[in-house]
Amino acid sequence: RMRRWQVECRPEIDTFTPGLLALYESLKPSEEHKSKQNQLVDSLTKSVSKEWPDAQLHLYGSCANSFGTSHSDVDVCLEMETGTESTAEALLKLADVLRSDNFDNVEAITSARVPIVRMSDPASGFSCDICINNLFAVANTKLLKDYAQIDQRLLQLAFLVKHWAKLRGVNETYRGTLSSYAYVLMCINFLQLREPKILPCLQAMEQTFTMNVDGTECAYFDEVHHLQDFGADNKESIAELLWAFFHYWAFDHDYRRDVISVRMGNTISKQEKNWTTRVGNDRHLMCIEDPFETGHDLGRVVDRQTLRILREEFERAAGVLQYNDDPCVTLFEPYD
Ligand code: 3AT
Ligand code: MG
Repeated sequence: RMRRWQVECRPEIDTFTPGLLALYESLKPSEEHKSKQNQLVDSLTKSVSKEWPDAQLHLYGSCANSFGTSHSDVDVCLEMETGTESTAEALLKLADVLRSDNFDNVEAITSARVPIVRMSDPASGFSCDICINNLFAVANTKLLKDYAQIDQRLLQLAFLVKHWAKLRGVNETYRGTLSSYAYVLMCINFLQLREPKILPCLQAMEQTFTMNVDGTECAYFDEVHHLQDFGADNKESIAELLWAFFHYWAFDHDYRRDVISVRMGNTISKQEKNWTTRVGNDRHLMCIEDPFETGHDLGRVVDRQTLRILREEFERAAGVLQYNDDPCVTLFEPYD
C-alpha cells in the first residue's frame, strides 16, 4: 500500500470553505427552536415534579452539548432517588404520568443499555428521550460543550460530519454504524492530533471540575475561557480539515492496532486496553474509547460488513473533496 499520509490535498481546497461554512450556518438551530425546547423542558418539569418533587432535570446530548442541529431530538436525564424501586419501574411510572399529561407516543424502552422513556411533545413536535440517573451522559455532555468553546473549527467540522453521516446512512447504531456522539469524539481526537494542535487534552490538564459518577471520577480542566487562543498557530481551513478527517479515517488510521482516545489526546493500542479479542458482542474492529467510561468502546457496534461500508464512505468523502467539481453538493448526496 502506498504511503497515503504523504498525499496532500488539492491546492484550491480553500475555495470550498465559504460553501461549507454557509452549510454549517444553515444547520445551526434557530432561536425559535431553542425557545420551543425550553418550553418543552418547562412542561416536562411540571409533570415530573408532581410525582417526584425532588427530581432534577438535566439536558444532555446535542440539545445541551452545542452540537445540536434543528433536526436533533431533546435528551433529558432525571436525577432522583428511586428508593426501593428499580430504574425500570420508575420509568414505567414516568410513562404513565406523561401519558396522563397528554404527551404523545409515550413508550418505555427498558431493555436498552441505557433504559429510556421516549415520547413526543405535541406543542413543539419534538421527540424526547428521558433517562434516569445516567449521570455519565451529563458529564460527557459538559465535556463536549467545553471542547466546543475552545476553537470554532470543532463545531464546524462536527456539524458537517454529522450531517454527512446522516445523509449517507452511517449514523445508525442499530444497523452497525456510529452514533452522533462517536462522530463528535472522532472530531475532537482528530483536532487534538493536528500539527500544530487545534485542541488540547482537557483530561490531561489541571482538574478544575470533578463529578463522581457511580464511583468513577470524571475530572478535567474546564476553565476553557483561558484557552481561547489555543489553536491560533494552526491556520488550516475547514475545507482542508474536513478532507484530512476523511483521509485519516479512510487511509491513515490503523484499525488493527489503535484505539482513539480523547482522554489521552492521542491514539493508544488495543493491546493496552485488552481490546484484542472479541468478548460477547463487542468486536472492537473500530475502537473509540469513551472519555469517562473507559471500558466502553463506542465502536463496538461495528462488524466486518459495516466497517467495510464505513471505510468506503470515508474514502468516497475524501475522494469527492479531492477531485469533485462541486464537492459541497456531491459530498452530501443522500445514499439510497
Ligand atoms: P443528535 O443530534 O441527536 O444526532 P446527540 O449528540 O444527541 O446527537 P445521541 O442522541 O446519539 O447524540 O446521544 C445523546 C447523548 O447520549 C450523547 C451522549 O451524551 C450520550 N451518549 C450517546 N451514546 C452514548 C454512549 N454509547 N455512551 C455514553 N454516552 C452516550
Ligand atoms: Mg440526541
